[in-house]
Amino acid sequence: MADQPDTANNQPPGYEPPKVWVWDKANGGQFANINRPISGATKEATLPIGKHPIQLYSLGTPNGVKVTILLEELLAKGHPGAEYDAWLIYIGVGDQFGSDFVSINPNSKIPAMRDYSVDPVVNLFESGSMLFYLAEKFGEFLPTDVHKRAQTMNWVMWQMGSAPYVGGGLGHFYAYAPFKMQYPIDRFAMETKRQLHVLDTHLAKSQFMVGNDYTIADMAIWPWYGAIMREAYNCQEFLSVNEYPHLDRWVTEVGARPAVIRGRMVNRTFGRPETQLRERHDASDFENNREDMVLARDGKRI
Ligand SMILES: N[C@@H](CCC(=O)N[C@@H](CS)C(=O)NCC(=O)O)C(=O)O
Repeated sequence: MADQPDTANNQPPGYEPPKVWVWDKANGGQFANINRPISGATKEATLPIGKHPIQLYSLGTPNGVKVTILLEELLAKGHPGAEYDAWLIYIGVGDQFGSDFVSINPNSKIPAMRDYSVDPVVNLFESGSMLFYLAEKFGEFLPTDVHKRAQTMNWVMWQMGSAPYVGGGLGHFYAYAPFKMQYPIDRFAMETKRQLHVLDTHLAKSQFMVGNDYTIADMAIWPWYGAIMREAYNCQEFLSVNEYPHLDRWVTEVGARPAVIRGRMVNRTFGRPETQLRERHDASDFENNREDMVLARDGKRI
């Protein structure tokens, strides 16, 4: 038939979706060994509990970093109730499928958090929910003025809805897929550039995401879009990120904040050792237990 698509153009050539999809465990993708089509715990595993009111179970990816930036900002503002233990969840080996973790987050994704200062304990999952919870609890970084508050939540929700196109879309197909496919790369490069332009246009008229107020909207957006502007997926030239000077200015300004520098280090397992603090249990860990120091003291990490 004339209008029948030519399956030779499919990727891999000749591929046609079967009538019923079945799980191909070894699909060759970088995260093939952790992704599954079902939810729930795969093993019994107890989570450690430290000495602070807030217990964070996370990893230094952009979704984890949003929360550690806010906690560090709250501590910098003098809120001792924001003291926290940040435990490492290795998603590459499936820690997110442990029974305790799943009892906090049935979605098995970092970050997960518990607030023991409330009885009974409050369980939190979804980084945006944590930002909102902590900002409201401490009365910081979420304006009370109705217009500014609405703007803040607009941008937090925008980030939560938009970043999966960047990470799960562009990042996945440009950097992680087992072979390059033009269709998804074009689609998600277009969408990522559209989002970068949204931010650049907004930041041309505004110091922060909500006027002159530094809020949880900046903390939600910076870890993702700052990374895209600087180093993530090695795609900066590909996306011509030099076309976004106002976004670039904001990325530098937010990234220079001491609490942002600290928050970005927490639970980080990649990058230069001096940028990593694998677990954070005390403010002094930034001075004593950075990865470069651990390696110098204990030798190679096992
Ligand atoms: N919308 C969630 C997304 C969390 C998420 O995707 N976390 C990733 C790491 S950035 C994860 O835990 N992946 C593990 C897996 O997919 O099994 C949030 O913002 O908290």
